[in-house]
Amino acid sequence: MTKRNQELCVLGLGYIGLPTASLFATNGFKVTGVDVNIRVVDLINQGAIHIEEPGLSTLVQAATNSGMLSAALRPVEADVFIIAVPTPITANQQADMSFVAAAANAILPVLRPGNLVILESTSPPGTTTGLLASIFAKSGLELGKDLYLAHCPERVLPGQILYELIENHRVIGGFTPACAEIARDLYASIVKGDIHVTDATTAEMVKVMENTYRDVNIALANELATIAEKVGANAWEIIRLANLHPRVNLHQPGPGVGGHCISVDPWFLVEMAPKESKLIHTARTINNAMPEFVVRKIEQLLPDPTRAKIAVLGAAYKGNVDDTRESPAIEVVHLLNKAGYNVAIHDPHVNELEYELFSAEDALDQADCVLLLTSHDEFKALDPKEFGKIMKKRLLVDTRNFLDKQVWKEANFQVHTLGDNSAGVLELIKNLT
Ligand code: SAJ
Repeated sequence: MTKRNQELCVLGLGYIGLPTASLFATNGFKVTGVDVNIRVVDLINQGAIHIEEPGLSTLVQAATNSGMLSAALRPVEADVFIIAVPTPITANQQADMSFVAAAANAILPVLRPGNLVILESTSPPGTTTGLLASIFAKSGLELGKDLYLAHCPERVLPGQILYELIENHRVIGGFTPACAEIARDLYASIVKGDIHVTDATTAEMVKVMENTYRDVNIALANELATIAEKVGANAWEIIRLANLHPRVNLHQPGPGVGGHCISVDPWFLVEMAPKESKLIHTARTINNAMPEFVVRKIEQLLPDPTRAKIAVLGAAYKGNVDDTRESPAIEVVHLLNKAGYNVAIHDPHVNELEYELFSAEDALDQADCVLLLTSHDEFKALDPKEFGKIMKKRLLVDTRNFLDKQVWKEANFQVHTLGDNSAGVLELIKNLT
């Protein structure tokens, strides 16, 4: 196959599919992006986008203006099909592969000999050789001979997707070695990082383990935060000093783990090998319990919910993104509402939410507490001296150790940072001496 002049059909125009489709389009491939959402298709055909990601708007505009990217509701004939649809979990933490299955079935009628199909969606190990191979068997094409199939997991970080799409190393797992080689040729035209070729199941497992590694490490940091609060220590200072060791890389505690990747993918392993995944399961449980821990802290500081208004800063699952999927901030808000608090959310990145969104002024007006849940850069610019004037109580709870404590203390705020109870110990020592 010659690399450029090929036609690509990318299924799923979300955080991964849209940047991938646009990058191929601006590198000389004729790309049709497919999405089931007509609003998304219309927007992209107008050169606009429905998600926030640095640089993406410019890239999509360049791709559509050149005529190399267009969007459609249904797959068209192409040389290569890339599946980049969500792989969420059900309420019982089982992998929901219905979007992948639907995408694979949708391309069946347009498949032709010589096609390459790539699964980019993070998937439980065995998906390529199991689910996908069984669907494509219906095409009558022989896999590895008339039809090439590979898994090339996306591994890019929301917030720096475009940079990482080009620079990161890629792992490509083939249904057969020939499938992997053909997929390698394709990605070599957009990727500067090294491309490592392996089998499909290994590639699936590599991706799931990367996110699981992070989840387990965040759980360790969260456990440290809760221990530090109990024994009267500062987890953040402990992490800073421990990480000076050449072989230690403690992660950051916080209100929990969100997003559609790290909070989801470890469950794939728990589902497949429940007895063997004890640590992974425990890590998920620890991280899922963090919103509750935050709410217990608020209850200690403001025991009467009926009189307390909480100004929540941030609904997105992490700083400087607009994505609220699985966001621990939403879970905190849900629990605070359930406990009877009056909650007002401010998030400069989020436009749509199940809860009402407020300006910073309206959220903080007459509030008893500022509760920071997401580390958006904009929050650093909030002036506590000014906002202190319109609040009922000057109380800050920072769950990410993000704001400048000194500035808030100078504005007469009582400051509590998740994982830091060192003041408690200092008080204790002062009282003893
Ligand atoms: N978080 C912490 N403490 C930390 C790091 C993260 O509490 O030390 C929280 C964040 O606030 C957020 C969640 O964890 O709620 C996940 O954030 P993240 O930035 O670690 O990761 P994602 O979900 O945005 O992207 C991850 C990345 N995976 C890895 O770094 C191994 C990315 O490379 C993947 O492509 C992406 O998942 C994906 O799509 O699978």
